Formats: sequence, structure tokens, C-alpha cells
Amino acid sequence: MSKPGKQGSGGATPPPERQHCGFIAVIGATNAGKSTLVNALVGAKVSIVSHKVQTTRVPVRGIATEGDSQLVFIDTPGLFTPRRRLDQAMVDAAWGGARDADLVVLIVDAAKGLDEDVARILERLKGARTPLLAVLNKVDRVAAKEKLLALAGEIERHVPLQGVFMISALSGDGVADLKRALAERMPPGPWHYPADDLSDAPLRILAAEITREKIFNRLHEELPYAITVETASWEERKDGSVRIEQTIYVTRDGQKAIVLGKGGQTIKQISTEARHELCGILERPVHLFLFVKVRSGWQDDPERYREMGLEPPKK
Ligand SMILES: Nc1nc2c(ncn2[C@@H]2O[C@H](COP(=O)(O)OP(=O)(O)OP(=O)(O)O)[C@@H](O)[C@H]2O)c(=O)[nH]1
Ligand SMILES: [Mg+2]
Repeated sequence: MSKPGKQGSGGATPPPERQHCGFIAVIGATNAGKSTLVNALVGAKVSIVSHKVQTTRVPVRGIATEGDSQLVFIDTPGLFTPRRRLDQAMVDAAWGGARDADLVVLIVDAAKGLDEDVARILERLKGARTPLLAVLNKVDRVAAKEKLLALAGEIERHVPLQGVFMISALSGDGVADLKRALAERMPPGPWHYPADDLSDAPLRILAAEITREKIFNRLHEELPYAITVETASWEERKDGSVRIEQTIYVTRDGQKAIVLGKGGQTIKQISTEARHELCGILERPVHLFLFVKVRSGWQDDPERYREMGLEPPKK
């Protein structure tokens, strides 16, 4: 995806001998604010966000520049104890993202502190060789500064850290400092992407994710987890608009009825919200058509995983 409406933060591309570039995996417990932070660092929405857990399902790359450095962020699914098959595929993908990075940023929700999920992540990071930085997020929710310092100390007792940053990804507090510090740690090497690219995800994937975000925000309990969204067709029309058809897969008839809502109200709201956001990103009129299909076994169907960009879980 290049230039979805907004410019990347960088100016001109530096000459090859000055270029630095690296991959930074952003990992952490689910709901810690990883996607919010990656969007803030990139300066555009590349990854969807919700107040619910397990929103991100697939590692998403977001690209930013700072000085002579190109920073390729990998927003990963949250790390948690997997229960469903999809969970396992998500958690495997998250650790895979961390393995391939030059630098790992561990995000911890400062209001939650070092809970069981974080403890488990720290345990697994102990043996890792990739340099690690800790970011305490949601500091806007923590009034006592001593609490933050204590948390930083606790994390440092578990794993060797290159540094600790305290930020609010939501308000942007501390994000610029973090970005500069990350840029300084990037190894010399050619930029992987053109200067104004913001993501490498195809627009049809981003479009499906945006619809999934609206579903996450509007539907509750188990339903968002029983859903996957795919862009079935994408047609650029002569009048400059784009016609997008998407399929929302659910696992049961009852779920289909909830997604549609009384007289089709719910799906209409989801569609309006998604279309509105897509118009902003694509900077042209969008005609969005959503279809709900019941596919009881989609969570066992390798094709659905491939469409999402995940390795199907092994039986
Ligand atoms: N108060 C506050 N809320 C935040 C901050 N950063 C993120 N949030 C909120 O935390 C919730 C989760 O944010 P996400 O960015 O989706 O979290 P995530 O870590 O990507 O979550 P998963 O993809 O589900 O693992 C959302 O409601 C965000 O608005 C912050 O700095 N302060
Ligand atoms: Mg996320």
C-alpha cells in the first residue's frame, strides 16, 4: 500500500551509503496497544484497533522514516494462551514476527502491569538473542510515576533491555522520542521500500480489515471471533469510483441473523462506517457491498487462513 491518503513522514531518500533500515517487531499481550502504537509511528492507519482483545490476527507491516533510517514495524497479534485453532495460528505468527526482527519492542499496558500474560512473554523472551526494548503504554491511565518506575524495574529484572520508554500511543505522548531512539538503532543498509510507502499490505486486505474493525466495535461476546472478512472483488470504475464486494463468514445461522440485525440495520451500519473510512483512505467514492455467508467450518479451512495471510494450524 503506498500513499493511502497521507504522506509518509520522510522527506527525500538519502544516498545509499547513508541509509539505515531495520525490522522492528512490536509484541505484547493482547490489547496492550500495539496496533495503536504502530499507526502512531507510521502516521497513518495501517492496522485496525479495537477495545476488544485479539483484534490483530496477522502480522502487519507499517513503514516509517526518521532521518536516514527506514523503520519497518511488524505489528503482531497479541500473545495469549491459545484456546481455539485460530488463536494458535495467531500466536505462532506473532512469535514468528519477533524471530525475524532486528529489534523487538515489548509493549506493556502500564495500567495492568506485570500480569500473568506479560510474565509468560518475559519467560519466553529470556532466551531470545534479538535486542529488546520495553515500552510502557497507556501512561495516561497511571497517575503515580513511581508505579511506572517500579514496573520498568520489574521487567528489567526478567530480561536484559536496551531501554525503557513510557508513552501513550493514544495521545501520542512520548511517541516521537521513541521513534528517534528506534531510528538510531537501525543497522546500516538499503531501504527496503520506496520512501513514501506506509505498508506492504494489499489494499483489498486493508479493506477487509476495516470492515472487521467495524464488526469488532459493534458486535459483542463471541461473535467477532466467529467472523472473518474477505474482499471478494475489487473493481475500478470509469467514473473514478471503486466497487468492492466483501464476504463476511460466520459459523452459524444465528450469527448471520445478528450480523444482519433487525431489518438489516446492523449490517447497514457496519457497511456505512467501513465505506466512509475507505473513502478517506482511497480518496475516491467507494461502493461497498457486504454479503454474510454461513460456513460452519471456516476456522478449520486452510483456504480461509491463507486468505488472511496465516499459516493454517497443524492438526
Ligand atoms: N488510555 C489509553 N488507551 C490506549 C492507549 N493505546 C491504546 N489504547 C486502547 O487500547 C485498546 C487496544 O488497542 P490496540 O491497539 O487494538 O491493542 P493491540 O495490542 O493491538 O491489541 P490486539 O491486536 O488485540 O492484541 C484500544 O481501545 C485503544 O484505543 C493509550 O496510550 N492510552
Ligand atoms: Mg492489534
